[in-house]
Parts: sequence; structure tokens; C-alpha cells
Amino acid sequence: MVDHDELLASQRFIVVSNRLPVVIKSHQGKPTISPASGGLITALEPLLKRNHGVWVGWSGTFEYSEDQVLELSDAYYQKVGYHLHPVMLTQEEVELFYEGFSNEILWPLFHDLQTECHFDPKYWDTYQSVNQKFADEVFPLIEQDDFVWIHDYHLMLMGQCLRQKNLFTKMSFFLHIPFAPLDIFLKIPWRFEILRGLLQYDFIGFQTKRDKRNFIHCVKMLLKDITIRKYENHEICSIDNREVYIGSFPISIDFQEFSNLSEKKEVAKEAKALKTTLNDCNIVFSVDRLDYTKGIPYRLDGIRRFLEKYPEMHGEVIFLQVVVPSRTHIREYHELKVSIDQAVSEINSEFTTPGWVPIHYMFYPLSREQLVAYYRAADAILVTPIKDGMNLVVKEYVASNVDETGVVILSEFAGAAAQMKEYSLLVNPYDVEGVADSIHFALNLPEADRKNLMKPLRKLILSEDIYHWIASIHQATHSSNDEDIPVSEEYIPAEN
Ligand code: ADQ
Repeated sequence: MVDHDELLASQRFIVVSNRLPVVIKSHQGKPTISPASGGLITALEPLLKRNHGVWVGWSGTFEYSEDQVLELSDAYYQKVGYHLHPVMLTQEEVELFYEGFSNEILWPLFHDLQTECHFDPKYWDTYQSVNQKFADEVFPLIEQDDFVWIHDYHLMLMGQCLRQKNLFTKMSFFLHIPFAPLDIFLKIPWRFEILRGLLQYDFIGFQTKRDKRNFIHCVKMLLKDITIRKYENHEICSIDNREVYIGSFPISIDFQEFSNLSEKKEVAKEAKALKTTLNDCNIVFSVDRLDYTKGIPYRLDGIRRFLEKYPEMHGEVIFLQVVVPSRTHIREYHELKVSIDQAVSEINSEFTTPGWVPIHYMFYPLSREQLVAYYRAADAILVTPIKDGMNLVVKEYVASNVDETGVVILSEFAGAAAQMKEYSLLVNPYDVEGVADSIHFALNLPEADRKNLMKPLRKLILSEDIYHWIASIHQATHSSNDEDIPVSEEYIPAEN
């Protein structure tokens, strides 16, 4: 019998992602390296440190030579105890592989937005060659007993490149974004190559049952030489005398980190100060990266409808919308920014009264402390992506809601809806009327009812945190016993 905790502690991790978990930039004319932030980094670091693991990824800079980046990486290893292995990309490769194929084809397509796709064949050529480049860098690093874990849509073909080198070590892959349903997936001219490429991994993890089902459906319909065995919690695809494990594992956050930070005196003070500045109005908070998948324009329509329909709430509620700048040099993102600016300004000019502005809109990132203070101060969070792999913001809100009185209003199309459905107000982001009514309902819920929703929600996110996520994936890669695998929930809307 395998002891999974022991195995998890003893295996060396080789993590591969598009970007290294660091920021390399110039400070007073000299290159500097500092940790990037993110739940995945926090969760993986202890495991990487334990056995001097390696994180492989693009350095994120063109400014410095390979030697300079390696020197920085070595210095970083002395500090953190795990290795960084930079992959150097040219400006052209980043344009065609990252901005092109990854972000102008895979990102919109997998979020059901095929009209946003630019199917440029040049992108495909570079996507293949960059995946090969990553594989060439990673292959010499791998030893027999390593846990090799490749992340996300940028690297769907890397497993195939490694397999062609006769790698014997098992390779796991996790897709952080949704997987498109068949009819949409068919639009991509390289659909067979992508499916076959993915099936070269030994383990494929998706965020939700929805994504796993979409993938299995595409395999079933498009690849006739694959047999699929279905178990209650996972599927096994047989291909070329190999078995590929397909499962769903909802990613999470370091619950305790957010909860502890929110309990801190300074954060509580900042949350209180925010509330006071906003005249003790109810706060409905939203925070998103600037991205068309996050559904911000539809959300603003919902807010406008709420303000029209419930005039008695004027002066009682403030919508705090933080947008983190992202990819603004790309035309679609710039246009999105312009449309958000315009809608906010129209709504505010229509409904503002002296001393009360309904939407407070910030277009800049917040520090971690500020973000948690905003989470803590908010009476409700309004998260309405039109599609999202998971959505960590909503889980961070729950973890930060130490007073247990906040309400979650969440899109049905966020991966998180499957887990959180029982204790959240789920909305269809396209249903303007429904969003308006849910906001009204949330703000009028008695405190006891809000606690009855938030308490179990906090318990749930605590028990299924990022550490649970890593352990579940690790366990599933080593055991195909269906009973060992955590069951992931699914959300399908029901008729009233
Ligand atoms: P993202 O699309 O980036 O991730 P999300 O899961 O919501 O979306 O994560 C955003 C992260 O950015 C959160 O951790 C949040 O704290 C941080 N952030 C947001 N606003 C911020 C601000 N103003 N200041 C500072 N930090 C801010 C992709 C997929 C998701 C999936 C994740 C993880 O698109 O569906 O949940 O990967 O798998």
C-alpha cells in the first residue's frame, strides 16, 4: 500500500509553466529577481524546496542575456532552495506563441468566444516549435522518480515532444482554463493535433466535470482508435497500449493565509476605514483582471438595472469595481477598457446624487493587504464571468470574510459554481434582470441567513484548499483506484 503523504514528500517536483514564478526587472540599472505572487506558487514552493525541485518557464524578459538570467536564477536558488530553469524566448516567439496562439486562439476559444479568435497559421507553427523548445530544455532535467507537472494551455503539446524523446517518467498536465465543448472545439483548424498531443500525457486534470466531459466528448467523437473506460470519478483513455487518466480537480487558494491576513489588526482597520469613507453604505465588491471573459460590461448592465428597479436602495449601496490592467496593448482589451469606462460614467452620471456615487471604479492593481481589506469590508461579492476555469477571487473573498456575514453572488459559468452552489446566489451573467434581483436579495438578507450561507462555505473552502488540490492530483496520478479519488461536484441549472 502506497503512503501518499510520504510519496508526496519524497518525490522531486519538476513544474513547467509558461512563466517562471518570479519577476525579473531592472532596478537602478541592475537586473533584480523577486518572487511573483499567486496561490499556485505559494502552494508548490514548500514541495519544490523539500527535494530541490525545479520550476521551468519563460523568464519574462528580453532585456537580459541567458547568462545574466542564469546568474539571477542561481542566486535565487541560494535564497529559496529550489531551482529555476529559464527558457529563453525571442520577441517573435512571444508574439506568435504567447500573444498569438495562446491568447488570440486558445484563450477565447476555450471560453466559448470563437469570434474573438485569429486563426493565423503562423501562430500554430510557433506554438509547436516553442512547445518543442520547452521539451528540449526539460528533458535533460528529468530523473526516473520525479513528479513532472506541466501547466496550462500554453503547453498542450509538450508531452508529445517529451514522449518522442522516449521519456519513461510519467507526465501530468493540468488545464487551468475551461475545455471547449465539441461544436466550438471543432472550429480550431488543428483540433486533431491538439487532442492527440494532450493524450501523450499520462494524466490530464481539468478544473471541473464540465471540462472533463467536454474533453472526453471531443475524444470520443473525433478519435476513433481510442477506447474510453468510464468510472464514477474519472475516465481512462487507452491509446497505443498506454493508459491516460482523465480527472477533474477544482483548484483552490491558501485559505488560511487569506483568513489570517484578514484577521490582522491593520487589515481590519483598513476595512473599517473604507466603510467609514463610504458613509457606511453596503459595499458590493468586484475585482477582475481586464478580460472579456470576466463579464464586466454585462455586470454593469445588471447594476444599472438594479439602480433603475430599486430606487429605494439609492444612497444605501456602493459598487466597488477594481479592474487590474492586463494586455491593454491588444486592440480587444483596449476596446473593452473604453466600453467599461463609458458604461461606468453613464451609470454614475444618471444616478449620482450629492454625497453618493453608485459605482467607485479603480483601474489599478491593489496590494495583497488592500485587496483583503476590501474583501473584508464588502457585504457582498459580485463575480460574473461569462466563463471561467475556476475563479479564485470568489474563494479569496470567502476566506477573507472572517465576520461570516458576506454574501456570494456568482456566475453559473464559473468553475467555482459547482462547489459553491448550495451556499451562493448563482446568476446567469447574461440575465440582467436576474443579476439585479440577486443583488437586491443579497443586500436584504437578514444577518442570520447570511451567516448560514457563509459559515459552511468557509468550512468547504478550508477543507478543499490548495494543499488538498495538490495532494488529490498527486494521489490520483499514483492510484487509479476510483475510491481514492475525491468526487468533484457539477452544476446544472434546474427548472424552477
Ligand atoms: P485568472 O483568469 O487570472 O486565472 P482568477 O482565478 O480569478 O483568474 O485569479 C485572479 C488572481 O488575481 C486572484 O488570485 C486575485 O487575487 C488576483 N487579483 C485580482 N485582482 C487583483 C488586484 N486588484 N490586485 C491584486 N491582485 C489581484 C486562471 C483561470 C481561472 C483559474 C486560475 C487558477 O482563468 O479560471 O481560477 O487560472 O487556475
